[in-house]
Amino acid sequence: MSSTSNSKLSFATRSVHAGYNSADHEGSLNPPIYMTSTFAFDNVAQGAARFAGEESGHFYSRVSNPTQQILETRLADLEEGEAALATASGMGAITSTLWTLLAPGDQLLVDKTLYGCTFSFMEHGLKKFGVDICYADFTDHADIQANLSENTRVLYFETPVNPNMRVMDIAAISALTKDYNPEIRVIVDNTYCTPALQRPLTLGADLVVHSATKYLGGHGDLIAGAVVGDAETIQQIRLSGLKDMTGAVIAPMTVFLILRGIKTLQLRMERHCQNAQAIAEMLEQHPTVDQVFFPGLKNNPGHQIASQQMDDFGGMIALELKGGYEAGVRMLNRLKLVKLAVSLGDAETLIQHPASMTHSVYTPEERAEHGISEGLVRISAGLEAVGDIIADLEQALEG
Ligand code: 3LM
Repeated sequence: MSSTSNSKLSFATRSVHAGYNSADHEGSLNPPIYMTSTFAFDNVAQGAARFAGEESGHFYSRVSNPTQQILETRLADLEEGEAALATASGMGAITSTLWTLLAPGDQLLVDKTLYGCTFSFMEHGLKKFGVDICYADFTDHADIQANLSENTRVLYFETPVNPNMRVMDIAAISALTKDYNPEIRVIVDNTYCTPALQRPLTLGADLVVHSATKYLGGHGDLIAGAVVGDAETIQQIRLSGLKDMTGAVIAPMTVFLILRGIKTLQLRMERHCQNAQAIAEMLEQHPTVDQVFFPGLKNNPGHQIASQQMDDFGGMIALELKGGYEAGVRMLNRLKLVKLAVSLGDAETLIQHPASMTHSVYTPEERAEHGISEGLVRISAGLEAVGDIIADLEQALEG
């Protein structure tokens, strides 16, 4: 089998094979882990040519590494982009990308709700260096249009949103942005879906960012990230954002673990989705639950768009209990099987309280303004037998 992408092969097959050909590596079924910081040159001219970008080939692992390259080829293939860059964390991908694309005076237009540290990077990082951060409600396209300006360089959003599960129409938002100004880059954080469920580049987005810590790795044993898009921009992010600004370089051993995780991505996503659907349906019927936010529920405002742009509804759920924050604390403290932990996309079902954990970098006033309620509880449906997860949730809700 060729190591390059073959569009006739299905997603599951490409998840196992894309970017790697065992024949190039002594027949080794799994990729070698190149534990090296530097690469020896044949002569001075070769070293100079590699630094100048005149000759392909590795020269230092802060820039590229052969093991990393396999992962990057696989991710680009699965997201249907030209190229990818793997990084040390999701925040490493987001910061390397935005530092590369933005300059003082530029406007960054973002949805009003973001993962806590992404919000914090924008508010306390980019803003300090003169980038104008503008928030809009991306479910309201008129609000986006009203905020686009001649200084807008980047549109950035998550869908479904961490933590409140709002769903954005990637194709419509990309189209209206390009109509306004084709130069504006549209960036989607695809962490919640992975390319197994949603491929934003095929819907008109320019770049996709990931926390590979989550479903891509899939086993809660690493921190990593990635950005996928056109080859020229990815090279800029590699040589500027990553090499000179953040240094958020992924370790070869971590790359190996992600490649292993991706082999089962589609299988795992199917189970995460099935479990989340069943959990959401149970919660929706439960007398102690006020609201359930899950796009797989027919009455969810994002259901229609999610049905169109996602292959399934994902493994993440948010809910509000009738008893508010206090009832949430009681429930979380009573769980036995479900783990009280941040992060998501692991084999273990995880539950957490965004206002005091993942989104605690927002002040209470900012949370109110940005649509994150104090009583919200978030569940990442794991891979356990769903009956066991539901039984644990029920005993905790009924306590
Ligand atoms: C979390 N999220 O529990 P890393 N983009 C999205 C994310 O959810 C995350 C990142 C980027 C969580 C982490 S909170 C302390 C734990 C949509 C991470 C950042 O740098 O790989 O953690 O990715 O929601």
